[in-house]
Amino acid sequence: MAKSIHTQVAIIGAGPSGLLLGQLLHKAGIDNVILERQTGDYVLGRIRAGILEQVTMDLLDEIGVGERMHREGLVHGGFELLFGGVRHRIDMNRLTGGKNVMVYGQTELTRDLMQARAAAGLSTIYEAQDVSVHDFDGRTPSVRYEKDGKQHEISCDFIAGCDGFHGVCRASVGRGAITEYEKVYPFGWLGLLSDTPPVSDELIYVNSTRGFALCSQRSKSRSRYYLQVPLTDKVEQWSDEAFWRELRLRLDGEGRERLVTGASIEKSIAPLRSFIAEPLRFGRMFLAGDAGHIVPPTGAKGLNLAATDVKYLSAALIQYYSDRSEEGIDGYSARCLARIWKAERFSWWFTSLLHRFPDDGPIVAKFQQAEVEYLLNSDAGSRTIAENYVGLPLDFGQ
Ligand code: RFL
Ligand code: PHB
Repeated sequence: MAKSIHTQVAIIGAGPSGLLLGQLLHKAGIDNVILERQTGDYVLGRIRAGILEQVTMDLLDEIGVGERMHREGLVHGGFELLFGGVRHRIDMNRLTGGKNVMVYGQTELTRDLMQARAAAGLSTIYEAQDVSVHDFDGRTPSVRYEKDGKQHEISCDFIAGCDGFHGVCRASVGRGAITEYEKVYPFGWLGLLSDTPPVSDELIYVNSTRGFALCSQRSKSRSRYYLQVPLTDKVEQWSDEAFWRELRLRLDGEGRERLVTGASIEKSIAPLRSFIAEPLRFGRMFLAGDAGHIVPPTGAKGLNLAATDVKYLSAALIQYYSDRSEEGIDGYSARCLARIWKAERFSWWFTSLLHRFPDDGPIVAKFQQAEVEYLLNSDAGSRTIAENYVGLPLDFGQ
């Protein structure tokens, strides 16, 4: 075993949660080490989220990493719903008294955070194999891993499980200590990224008889499109041509006319799931981000929930180190879960409104149509969509 080192907070996972937490703690003078199973390039190669809420933008500004996002990101004050061939605009900005979202890819945000971490000289150990977490129920937790054929150990005050849905931290908790709530949806999203101008200035969420589609973007010259597909579909079955053909069939006349197609840069299928673990704290170990909860991507909430988790976690740890008070860490789980359940509910509901479920007959499509007509013709209904989409205020209802 190589010599063991000590850090205040050992962070498992260098996705957005781990990197954001690392910067927040560093800014407060709390030292931390990040262990990541993959290489940095692998982490950057995963094409995921595209929409940032105001709370996430604020957090990036707080840690001094928001400059490129403000320069290159696109501010969106609304989006469109294309339902039964008819477009309706949700004017988020008007309906929420001036709130917007930012189109800025998770890849770019991760790159900015990686650069800030490297510039601050902070330690991220990539390609850390067989990470295991120990003694988090006591006062002296530790983390072990293998790197370049050698065993290493890090002793720490706290462990932050920022290691995503398939991570080791949640899996290390005794079954009796955790409750998991889960819903798996009977379809996936086939995503395609291309260097083509977006079909529209704003995002378009589509409910068509052929299934859901989403027209999103990364910049004025890079588009991201998604199609609802059966879970049995494999990405190899979908040529670029087949993807564009199917997308056209789900769009309206204007969309078909404006759609610019081209070679894909990336194509992948993601399953859809709602998942929540309770609680999120186990002694001196905390779960944050996808390690503790998953939302279907329809509401664009996953990355934003990860950001608020680590905001709350950093506040709790800062309180612990500055005042020796455990009040923040004791309240961490409940504070996060109050926000998480509301975002989970919205994501589940928005998914149900926009997708075709295989076992639903024509009556459900009629219900969806009636619901959207109600929502769009009622200011309260439209505001319900808008205020959830831009993100509820921090500690809403608490
Ligand atoms: P991540 O990004 O999964 O990072 C976890 C990291 O932990 C590492 N890891 C380990 N490291 C060491 N030892 C182990 N044993 C480890 N096990 C795992 C992993 O390699 C990884 O690097 O979780 P994090 O940081 O919590 O971030 C969460 C977000 O990535 C996720 O919520 C979003 O991508 C979700 N999401 C969206 N969120 C939004 O807010 N807005 C969106 O528009 C949006 N669109 C999306 C999405 C997710 C999607 N997919 C593919 C699931 C669109 C899609 C298609
Ligand atoms: C994306 O651009 O990847 C994206 C945007 C909005 C969503 C989901 C994904 O709801």
